[in-house]
Amino acid sequence: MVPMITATKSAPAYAELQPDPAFPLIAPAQLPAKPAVAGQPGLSAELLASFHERGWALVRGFADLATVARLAQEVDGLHERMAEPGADEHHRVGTSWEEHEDARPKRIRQLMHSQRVCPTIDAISRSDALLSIMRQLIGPDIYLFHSKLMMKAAKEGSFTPWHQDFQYWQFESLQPTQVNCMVYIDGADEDNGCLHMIDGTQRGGLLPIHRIASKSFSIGLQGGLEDWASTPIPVQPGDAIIFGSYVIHGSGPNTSDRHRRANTFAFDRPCNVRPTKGDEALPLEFHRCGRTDPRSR
Ligand SMILES: O=C(O)CCC(=O)C(=O)O
Repeated sequence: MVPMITATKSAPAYAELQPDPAFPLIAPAQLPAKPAVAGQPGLSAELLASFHERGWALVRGFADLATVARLAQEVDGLHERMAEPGADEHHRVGTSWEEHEDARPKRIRQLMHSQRVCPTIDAISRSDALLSIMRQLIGPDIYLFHSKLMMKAAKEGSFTPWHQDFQYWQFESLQPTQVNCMVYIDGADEDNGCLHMIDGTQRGGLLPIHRIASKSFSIGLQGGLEDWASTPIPVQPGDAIIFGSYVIHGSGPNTSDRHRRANTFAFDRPCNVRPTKGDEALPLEFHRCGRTDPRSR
């Protein structure tokens, strides 16, 4: 059973906010999703119920320990490799760094397009284990919306403010249809920055943005992690958390001497790209299963 923190000091500030009427109150879903039978890939009836009721589902042992060991090996030395001049352009990734002003070595906070530097991350993004879950929650046609490594280095990893992912994604996507799968390389607890969810907030629509002074998480909601009642989700290596793009979530800093490395995969249906510059679509390299967007190249 996952514990819930009920530390609310006052009515949560997000509860006073009016959702944006331009977006649905609840993300459009492929309902009813068919539960996976025992031993087959996909979410069981119990996990599907958790996803729809709480906004998230915890899949224990999603990746086996051999896969976790390969992931750990592939990200070993990544801070140093990505700090080389021109590394981002060479690998076609986007690296954001922990923001400290002293002479400590640079530490990656977030690395976007991680499937391009880690073959095992790319393989997981194409795996039946993951795509079966996404087919249940998104439908038969699936694109990889993005894949990012969240490195939360020992003693250095900073906190992630309360936010809804669609607060970021509304500018590039038409509908809040994305679903995330966060796969853990290391175990996570309160000391090294496990994820916290505010259960049920996936039913409250898209909330107005509060600007935050940070290069990697500049959009979110008011309030510190301790300010609102939430559910911390401690995990073991190989566990995965599935969640949609509306549920409010965040995580604390890593104050421990243990890393808390995890990869977040986000998937979406085709034709959800906001046409800002004409005929845009996610490139074909991101297609994973089902029909492609006819505009994809
Ligand atoms: O790394 C974390 O704990 C937070 C990740 C997150 O909130 C996100 O990817 O949207």
